Amino acid sequence: MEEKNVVLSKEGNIAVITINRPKALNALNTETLLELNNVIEAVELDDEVYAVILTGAGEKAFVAGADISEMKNMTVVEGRKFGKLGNKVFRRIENLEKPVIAALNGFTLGGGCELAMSCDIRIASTKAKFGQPEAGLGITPGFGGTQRMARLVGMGMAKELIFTGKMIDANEALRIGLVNSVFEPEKLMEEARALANSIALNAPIAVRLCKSAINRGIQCDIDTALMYETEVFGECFATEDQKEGMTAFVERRAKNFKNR
Ligand code: DAK
Repeated sequence: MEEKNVVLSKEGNIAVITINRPKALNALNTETLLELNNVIEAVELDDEVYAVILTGAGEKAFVAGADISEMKNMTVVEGRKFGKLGNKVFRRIENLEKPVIAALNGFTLGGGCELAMSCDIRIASTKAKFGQPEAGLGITPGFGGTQRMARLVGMGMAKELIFTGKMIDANEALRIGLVNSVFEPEKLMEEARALANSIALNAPIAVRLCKSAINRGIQCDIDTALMYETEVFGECFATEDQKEGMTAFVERRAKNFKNR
């Protein structure tokens, strides 16, 4: 299957995934979600990829939501199927054994905001706008928005954004913790690459285990979470990269991690 709505490129140990439907402001239709699923699978299987950047094509949008034209006439069964597909792809990104940075270059609305929230780190351009406008379309957020938004920015702020459907700008998104940092549009990808490269310099297995410990731990009580942390900490000592990292420190030389 030829990937046309989603483009994958590799730059050293970094994969850049671009949602590529600029005429529809990169809205997510079934075809795009299926392509994104394929691309995520390819990245998952590629041992040379240590970090991923997800962005949108064009100057206006990251993703302006799920595709309203496609959803308009959906039956209950089709709606459920569509929701299931989106949730599967987004959960796959959340669970991907590599860090994913969302570089938010414009409208990040509805399913687009939900896609961004399934990534590990969000950085935005000053032009980005955020919102969950679903209630104004007669639906609820269906790709995890009601759950991930509250976990990220707290229940009060999540409820205000979701109940009103209002749009906020990048600085407000920064203030409430929806994004980590904001850059001028022309600097966004450069900053995303710098961030991805600084992560990729660390031991990939350790980064993967950190992601897993944070994601799993946040869902459970502190004792279970700390038990899980202890488990992954122990696991590091079975890796060559732990030996390399610590030996390089003691020998005062540069590290050379091998992802083993
Ligand atoms: N879907 C389809 N097409 C879209 C789109 C979208 N979400 N957003 C924009 N477009 C298309 C426009 O129709 C237009 O196409 P043409 O008319 O040129 O063919 C083109 O992109 C450019 O858009 P505009 O002409 O409207 O551009 P403006 O600069 O004037 O306005 C805008 C930009 C972002 C403010 C506006 O386009 C807009 O309000 N877009 C819709 C934003 C939105 O409401 N997004 C949320 C979508 S709902 C679920 C699964 C999923 C979901 C829910 C439930 N289950 C199955 C349970 C998720 C829902 C959503 O994401």
